[in-house]
Amino acid sequence: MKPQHSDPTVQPVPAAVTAAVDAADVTLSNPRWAVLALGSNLGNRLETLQGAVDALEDTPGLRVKAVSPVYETEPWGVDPDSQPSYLNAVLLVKTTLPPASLLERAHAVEEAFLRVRDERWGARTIDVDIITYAEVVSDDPVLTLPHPRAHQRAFVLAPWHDVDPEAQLPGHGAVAELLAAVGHTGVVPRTDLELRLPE
Ligand code: A4P
Ligand code: MG
Repeated sequence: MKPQHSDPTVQPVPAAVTAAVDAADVTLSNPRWAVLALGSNLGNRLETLQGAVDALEDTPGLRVKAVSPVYETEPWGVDPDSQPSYLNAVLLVKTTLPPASLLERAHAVEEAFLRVRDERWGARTIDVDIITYAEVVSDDPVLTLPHPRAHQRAFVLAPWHDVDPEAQLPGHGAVAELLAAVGHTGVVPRTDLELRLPE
């Protein structure tokens, strides 16, 4: 519990807010694996993706363990001619941050790259999505785990399969099989581009 203020001019923090902040402060004693997906279709896309990788690695309680190849991908969920194409990649991380804190950090990284949220699935400098967090399954709209659309998206499955061919998407099965089912249409490896794993 937070100490209560006796000064009547200070508004008490609502209990629900205190609980959320306290939960976000917790760190876990055993690191968990998480899979993060990065996407960018505005500005210098590769530089932005690398900046996000570096910022994530700079996070206390988070280590980037693997960085996937980079893919050039057709915008998904919108008219493909209405937006520039994306660069997408996937990171495997180990973290002592609980899921809510990891999402908070993902949003902070998005904000650092001046992402503007105006329309759903709109063009963006950077999107950082949590694809899986250990085996956690949750339908909470604030953080749905696994990511509710990951199993349909070659731009997530293809780079994820590259860095972890045995990966499983909780509730959906083997990533290799999901990828075989969705196919590689609109998803092209950019072997001329590379993201560095921070030292
Ligand atoms: N949220 C819930 N679960 C999660 C999760 N697992 N990871 C909430 C991250 N966020 C999660 O996200 C909206 C809300 O989802 C957040 O407030 C968060 O609490 P957002 O990033 O603000 O908005 P968005 O990304 O436009 O919406 P959405 O529905 O998350 O879109 P997606 O699914 O991220 O898709 N095409 C290609 N080729 N490559 C892409 O990377 N990305 C998108 C965005 C669409 N088309 C794309 C790509
Ligand atoms: Mg998103």
